[in-house]
Amino acid sequence: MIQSFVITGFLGVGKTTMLTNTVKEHFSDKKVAIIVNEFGDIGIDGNILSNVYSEVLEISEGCICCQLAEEFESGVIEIMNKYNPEIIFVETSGASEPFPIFLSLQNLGISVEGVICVVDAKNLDSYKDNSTAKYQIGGSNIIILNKTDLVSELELEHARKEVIEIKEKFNIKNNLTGKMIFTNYVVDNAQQGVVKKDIFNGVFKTEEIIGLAKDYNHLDHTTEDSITQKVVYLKENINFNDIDEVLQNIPKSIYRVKGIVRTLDVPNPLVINYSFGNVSYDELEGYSEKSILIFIGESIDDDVLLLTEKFEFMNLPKFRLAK
Ligand SMILES: Nc1nc2c(ncn2[C@@H]2O[C@H](COP(=O)(O)OP(=O)(O)O)[C@@H](O)[C@H]2O)c(=O)[nH]1
Ligand SMILES: [Mg+2]
Repeated sequence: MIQSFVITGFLGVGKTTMLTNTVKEHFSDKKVAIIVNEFGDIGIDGNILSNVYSEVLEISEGCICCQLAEEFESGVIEIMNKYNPEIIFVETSGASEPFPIFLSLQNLGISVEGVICVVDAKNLDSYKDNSTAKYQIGGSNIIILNKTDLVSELELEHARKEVIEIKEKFNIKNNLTGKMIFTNYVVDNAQQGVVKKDIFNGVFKTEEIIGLAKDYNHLDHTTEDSITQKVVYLKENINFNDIDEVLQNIPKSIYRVKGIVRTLDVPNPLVINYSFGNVSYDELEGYSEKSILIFIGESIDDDVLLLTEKFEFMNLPKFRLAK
């Protein structure tokens, strides 16, 4: 039976980092397929991952937990036929809940060995009130406090307590019986997403699930918390400092910025990865499309508009997709 793990967690907490590093560390001897659902226009993570491993299926433009179950399932079948993986990792979008994906995998006869929620130990306080974030913790059985390099022991202990509190309160239940779905869960720490191998050893059987689909009241979280994304195009002829200045001026409503940008003074295009005030730049060869930035956050339309007014080299697209 094919095994799988679902990786959930809020925007920018380190899910892709964990996938990349953990797969490299612990699963290099297996045939691994990686499925990434990015809440963004372009699959930046997919580009990076596909250089490193096996098969990456990208599902973008929407969130697999809301609209894309069918697309997700046919994608998984395709990947199984084509690649015959032993293990499948599914990184869900930071704005989605893990449970529907869990059910889809089970429907396909794939054994879900664990639902892993990556938590940003440094920034938990700034996103923990978001309802999707709570359901992500409640709907998982392996919780990893990541970015431990950015916190003191005291802060880590604090984050751990908060996570356990949320878990107890939002632990996903069977509506009919009132019983917890995950009777057992673990909380562990990680840096750069490197998790102990034991965590993956399939001790956490999560097979009590089938039949729950019917009672699951799916929360329309994208409306409730209005996590949205806005794409901005950049003019040519900008310098690295221009981009850096934009990223120094990101308002609090924006949690996450991703993008690929070409500048005059860096030879290769830059992949930009910003979360909660931290930014990383990686050079990427062979990208010749437009320079773009994707802003993700809560109710960000006005803030993004202000940014484009302040920085005249950023343009909002003149069209919108019909809903
Ligand atoms: N300092 C620090 N940064 C991290 C760690 N894990 C991930 N990051 C950074 O956090 C940002 C978001 O990571 P990513 O894996 O893309 O998050 P995702 O949106 O959950 O997939 C990236 O810039 C990572 O380099 C960590 O343990 N420590
Ligand atoms: Mg990611």
